[in-house]
Order: sequence, then structure tokens, then C-alpha cells
Amino acid sequence: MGTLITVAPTGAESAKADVPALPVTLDELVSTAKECEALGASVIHVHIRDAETRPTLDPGRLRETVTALRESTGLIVQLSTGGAVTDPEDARLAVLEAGPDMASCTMGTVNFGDDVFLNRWEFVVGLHLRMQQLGVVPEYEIFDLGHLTALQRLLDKWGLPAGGHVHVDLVMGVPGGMPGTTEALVACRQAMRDLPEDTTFSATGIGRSTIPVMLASLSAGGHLRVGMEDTVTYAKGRPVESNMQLVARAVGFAQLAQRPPLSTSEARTLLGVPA
Ligand code: KMH
Ligand code: ZN
Repeated sequence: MGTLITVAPTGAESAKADVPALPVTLDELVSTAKECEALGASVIHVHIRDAETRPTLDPGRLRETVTALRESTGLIVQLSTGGAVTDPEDARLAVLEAGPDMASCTMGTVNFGDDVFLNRWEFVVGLHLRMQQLGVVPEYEIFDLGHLTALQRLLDKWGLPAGGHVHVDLVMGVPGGMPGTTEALVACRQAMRDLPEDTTFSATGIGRSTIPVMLASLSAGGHLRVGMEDTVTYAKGRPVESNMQLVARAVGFAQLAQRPPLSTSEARTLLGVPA
């Protein structure tokens, strides 16, 4: 099986002033997307910024971003409905109206550093149902083991997502969530036995857990998410130079594991995203 590589280039947490290589304008995002696709990424997980480089969920900017990424790349465009911890639920739900191929759907509340990333059950159900209506394929974001139990409950009660395939992303090493360790990844892998049989997963490790999580995911049959949303230090004392540097490293690891990157069309087939 090949490796699905998702790039998460921007996020909502780092400031451009602190991380100058962060893509924050539409031009920066599109050129990053093109280069990451050429290296082997097949999905882009998108957070956008406003003219002052602050995180935003502005509907017009989101639509413009989806259109520009579709025109310039073959990547699967996945918008974040997580936004920033300060974003209200209605703005997060409205992200879906921008017409992405995929969107994230976080499966529960988690302490997030000194903040709280709030995901009430009723809100999670609302996201799942709206994605079903609009034909947007979810990526279920799992910050803790119990989020997988919540996903099982969601699917049991409300049915399979658009596209019929279940794909989860393990976001590991957030201060307040599960640790970025092989043991935690294996525990999640075991818990996925209660989900549909063909469920797939990717994993990302925040900060220092980036490399251990990549290796654990590849060896457990999982896929990879990398990018400056999650990792801004490449190695001790070396800031990340670009998202491409992180994608290139992930591609190298995937090739070493004899699981080369999936093409965008193979990724669409795997995830149930229409061409
Ligand atoms: N920025 C975090 C609060 C997602 O994109 O869906 C949430 C997050 C998850 O990044
Ligand atoms: Zn995100």
C-alpha cells in the first residue's frame, strides 16, 4: 500500500512574525501547494489568514482559496473547520459552504496548551450531518483515545460519511491531548478495530514528536500528515525552512518503508473523494 501524504502548511497557531516561512497569503499558499504536490503530497489541509496575517474563516476568502487551489493543483482540498480556538461554532460550520473536497471534523473537546479546543457533541453531529448533505468528505481529527469511541458512536447513530469511507487523522503530542508515542498510536490502532473494516488513518506528531509519530504510523500501516501547522523546528536548533522540506522528508521515509506516495488520483479513490 502506498502512503497518503497530507500537507498542513499554515495552521492557526504560529505568527508570521515568529515564523517568516509560514505561507499566509493566497500566492504563498498556492505556490507551496504546487511544490508540495510535485514532491508527493496529495491532500492539503488548509487554514487561511487575513490581510494582517491573522487566522480567519472569512467565507469569501475561503471560496477564493478553494478555487485557486483547484485551478493550480490536483490536490484534494481539505478545509479546516477547527479554525482557531477562538472561532465560534457558526463560523466553523459555515466553512463547509466554501465547497471543499474534504473538511476536518474534530471528535471532541481537548485542552490545547493553555487554551481549550471546544467541540461539543451537538456541534460535532451538526458538522457530520452538514458534510453528508453537501457531499464533503470528512477527515475525523482524533486528539485523544476517547475521540475514537466518540467516532464509533457518531457513525452508529448518524451513518457513514459522504463517500462512504472513514478516514481519521491522529493529532498527537498536543499539550493536553494524547502523547506522540508509538504506544499511543498502537492504542489508537487497536481502538479502530471497532470502526468500519476499511477505515484508514494518518498521523501527525506535534513538535518533537514529529519523527517518532511518522515512523510509528508507517510501521503500523498508517499514512502521514506533515507541515508547518504542526512542526516549525526541523531538528534541534534548526527552524523549518519550508513546508517542502517537511514533505520531502516524509516522502523519503515513505520510500524507505517501501510505501511510496500515492498520486492524487489514487488518494481520491482511497478516500472516496470524487475526481
Ligand atoms: N487550530 C486548532 C485549534 C483542525 O484544523 O480541524 C484546531 C485544528 C484542527 O487545527
Ligand atoms: Zn488544522
